[in-house]
Amino acid sequence: QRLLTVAAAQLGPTPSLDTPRSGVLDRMIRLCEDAASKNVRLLVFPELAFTTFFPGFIIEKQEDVDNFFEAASPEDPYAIIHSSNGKPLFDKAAELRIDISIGYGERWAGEDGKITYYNTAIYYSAKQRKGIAKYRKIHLPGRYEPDTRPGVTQQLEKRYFAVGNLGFEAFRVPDLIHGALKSKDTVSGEDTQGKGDPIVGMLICNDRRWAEGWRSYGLQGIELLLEGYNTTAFAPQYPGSDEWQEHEALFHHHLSNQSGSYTNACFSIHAGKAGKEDHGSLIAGSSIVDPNGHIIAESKTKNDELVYATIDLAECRKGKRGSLHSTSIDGLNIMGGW
Ligand code: CDT
Repeated sequence: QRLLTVAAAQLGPTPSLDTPRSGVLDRMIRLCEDAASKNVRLLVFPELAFTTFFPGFIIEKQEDVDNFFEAASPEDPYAIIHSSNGKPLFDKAAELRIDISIGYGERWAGEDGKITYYNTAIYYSAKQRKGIAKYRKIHLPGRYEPDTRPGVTQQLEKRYFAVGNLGFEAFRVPDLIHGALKSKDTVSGEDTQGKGDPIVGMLICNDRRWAEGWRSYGLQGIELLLEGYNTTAFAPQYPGSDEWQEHEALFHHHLSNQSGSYTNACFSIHAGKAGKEDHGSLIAGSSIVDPNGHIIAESKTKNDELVYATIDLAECRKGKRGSLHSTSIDGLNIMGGW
């Protein structure tokens, strides 16, 4: 057994562009405290967790857009951890010994001075008190120019972000497993390099709908996929009643997650921002999925809510070693085999 208690930190709505950051931080810290009381070691927050879903708004001036981004640079790639907007949360996570995966807008100042804006997620190790992995969203939905039809729900991620440039890089997380059976009890049963430390990857929202992210991670032996999202529940420009649209949006959310987890034999944790913000309504459905594709925990509300489960990473082995998930090229079995 390789047991680990994990959770999705669903956030209720952060209604407007001027909702104070301090209130959102307080809510996130309360979720950390709730998680600590449940013995959670890894907590996943939504995409763009610190603010409203600002790509749903038309923001004219770049200086106003910049308010929704955190600075980062080659000298300080995880600057959010000690910025005034982020520090209280990361300090709390370190104090409670909870690792965090969280999404935010990243304003990257490259070595050549060029500024690029990304929709980013980082993995923060509480033990190491630092960021140990970063992912930048690759599939940016929506439009560059606003939809000019009256009353529509906007989706302007192509306007505000560049396509992520870090690929799908899986990483190991040390010191996470409870009382681990480590060196032998690994994914393949043969890999001793990582001493059984979990193999993790991150996706952001729309990425989860496309096979290549999941599969790139799957071929690296991923055991845990972490994903935060802001998914429109319904919009006036789309056909069907609000109720029907929301039902479909939730269905496709779960379909993607359950399929991705099953076909790559990994657990996945999905944390959403839910409920009504000023640009439109967002689905809930924060959940944890097992390597057989079953949802083992799911949110019940559209508010701040902790969705948690104790999982056994050893359950990933069956699918990774069995013929069901093996990829065969001219008889070469990439994933292991019988
Ligand atoms: N944030 C984000 O990527 N949202 C998209 C909306 C698409 S509308 C169904 C998503 O894939 O959830």
